[in-house]
Amino acid sequence: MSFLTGKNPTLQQASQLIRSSCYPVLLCHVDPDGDAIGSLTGLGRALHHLGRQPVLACADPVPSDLGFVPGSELIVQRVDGPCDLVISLDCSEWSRVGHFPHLSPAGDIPLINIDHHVTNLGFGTVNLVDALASSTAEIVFRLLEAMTIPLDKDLAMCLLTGIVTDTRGFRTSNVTIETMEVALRLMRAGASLRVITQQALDRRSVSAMRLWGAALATAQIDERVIWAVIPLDLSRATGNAGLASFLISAEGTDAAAVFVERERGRVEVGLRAAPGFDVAQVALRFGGGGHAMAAGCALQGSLEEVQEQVLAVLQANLARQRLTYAGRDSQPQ
Ligand SMILES: [Mn+2]
Repeated sequence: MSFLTGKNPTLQQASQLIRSSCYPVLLCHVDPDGDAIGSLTGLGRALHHLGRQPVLACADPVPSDLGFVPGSELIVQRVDGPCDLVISLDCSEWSRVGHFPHLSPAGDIPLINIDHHVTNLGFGTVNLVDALASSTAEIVFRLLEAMTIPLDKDLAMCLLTGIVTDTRGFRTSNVTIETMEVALRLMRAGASLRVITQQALDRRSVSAMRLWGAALATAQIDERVIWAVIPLDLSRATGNAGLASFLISAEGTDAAAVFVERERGRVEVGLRAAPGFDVAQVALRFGGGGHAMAAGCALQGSLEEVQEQVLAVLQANLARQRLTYAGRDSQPQ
């Protein structure tokens, strides 16, 4: 059960900061996903209901498959105007917002950090962080509930997009009865589960499919870890959303990794774990972060070097996790 219920003092502090602000700026992370865009637009719409004109910003453009989210067309990539409150959404650390140095928590402007990553660094003036929540959108829902801001159809659509995409359609292990109750209330307010599922989960570009095909041909399995690589010439062409989540569906695997080569010797690593295993600690070790079952990091080096380095740590870490579980009553499942 989420701790964000009833008269939680952190919710009250966040609510007071919001009510006393005149020029709120809302930020989500670079390379935004459905939870980032849904939380950003949902909270933005709620602040409109309070009579504010919040600025919604993201360092990267909204991906085309999230263009259906109401209010996503209002998201800007630069912030120039006045600001007396910053709210970061779905960011485990400040650097995840990308490039907004003048809004940094090191400055004078108060910051509300709303997030559900277990690796969140608590960089805000107020930290509304619940690692048990299914999504940042679910935490935004709790906040709006505490502030008694009414839902409308568009607001409900934004928040349900965050929940549905981050749980891949209510399939992750952090989906609780409370999550389903929130989803139910959002649907009652008019959100269409059908539209969200179809637009954000069940459609992908043909170029992404071709990339998957090429990447899947590189897949290897060793010691219950499956991994695939995407070299620079392919990664330039299209995003790879969802590939790591697909790989972890392979039988006989406890973890999956996708190595994506980027410009200037940078390699991004997407990690997924089977239920009962945790890849966040491995991501954290390499300066990244995330959730137990879905995490990521980025390293400098060649594809081969990074693969070798990360796979060695991942396999050793998983071996330790299996030993720990063997000492408990139940095995991971
Ligand atoms: Mn999220």
